[in-house]
Amino acid sequence: MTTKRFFAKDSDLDLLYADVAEHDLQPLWLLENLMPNEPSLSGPHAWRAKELRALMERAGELVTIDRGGDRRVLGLANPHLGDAPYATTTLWGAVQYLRPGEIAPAHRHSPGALRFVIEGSGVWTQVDGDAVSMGPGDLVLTPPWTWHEHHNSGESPMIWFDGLDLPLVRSLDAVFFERGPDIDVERNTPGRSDSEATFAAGPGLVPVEEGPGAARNYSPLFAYRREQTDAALTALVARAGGGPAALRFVDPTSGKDVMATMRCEMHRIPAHTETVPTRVVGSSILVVYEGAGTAVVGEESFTLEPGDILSVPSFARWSFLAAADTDLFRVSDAPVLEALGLDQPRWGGAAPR
Ligand code: 1HN
Repeated sequence: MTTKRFFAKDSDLDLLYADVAEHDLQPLWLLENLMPNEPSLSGPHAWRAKELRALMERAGELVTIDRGGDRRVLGLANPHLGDAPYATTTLWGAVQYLRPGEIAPAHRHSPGALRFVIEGSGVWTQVDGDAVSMGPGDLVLTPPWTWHEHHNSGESPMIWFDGLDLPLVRSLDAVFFERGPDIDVERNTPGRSDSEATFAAGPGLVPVEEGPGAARNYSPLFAYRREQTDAALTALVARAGGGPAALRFVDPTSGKDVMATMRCEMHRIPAHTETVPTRVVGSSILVVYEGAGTAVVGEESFTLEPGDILSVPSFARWSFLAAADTDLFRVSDAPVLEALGLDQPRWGGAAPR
């Protein structure tokens, strides 16, 4: 790799630029957009459920799950980000497809991952030895460096959304990856996971010996079930007089975000209501679980249906106008921005959150 060379009409200046490049230097006075006035590296983009499903079905016919790739996954590649396979500057988003009887083999990595199930059942994920079932509307975590493998013990293929902090962790050059042992025996669909038996025994209740201060910085509860999310949102919408309400998924032992790098939320927007437009430093991905409506991101509008996925770039104002009762899953990089003090409302007037 050679350093970019700049050119000038003046021959002395041009020679300077040649020598500057020769010595692996670049003149700041010629670098454009090194410090934009405000976040502007990306733009919003939508991926449609209908197309995602059709392409995954074709991939299911043509592509086996082999060691190496380990997963049948189509990464959401935001065209605003050049050819990087990233949904936002910090977040990987994807859809994953597993056919009946298939096993996506065990591995672990330093980037954290989460799954949000749009539809289907029969798949379960083994997280550090704990079998965690996956059903529609469930959020399932595979935090950094936990072993995970996916099994489809059901009768039909299943698609789900994957969110990872991979672009962020890669930019920090902190990616580690390790393959696990091959598993060729199909195991049975699990009952309740040990993680849920321990950390979801009752609302706000955790075992005495499992308090905060544990050596981990992620939630030890690996599954957040649709039934609870739905009931909680129903209660909050009633409390809000029928207006929109939103929940954050948290570590039950600390109240912190589920992972140090990712915040997960579920937004319920009742039919014919609209969310208050918000703008934060940091990016997010929205997944429509059910309903229909229009998301406005900056100057653009996107009409969305269940299973559609929308990336919202840093500092873009977004709101959602619901045509039908809508539930939106949201994953963002907010914990990182907050930990680094980059979520400052005084910078360009970002709303504090
Ligand atoms: C990964 O491990 C999974 O375990 C899904 O299901 C998507 C994308 C990039 C890197 C690792 C999975 C991934 C991934």
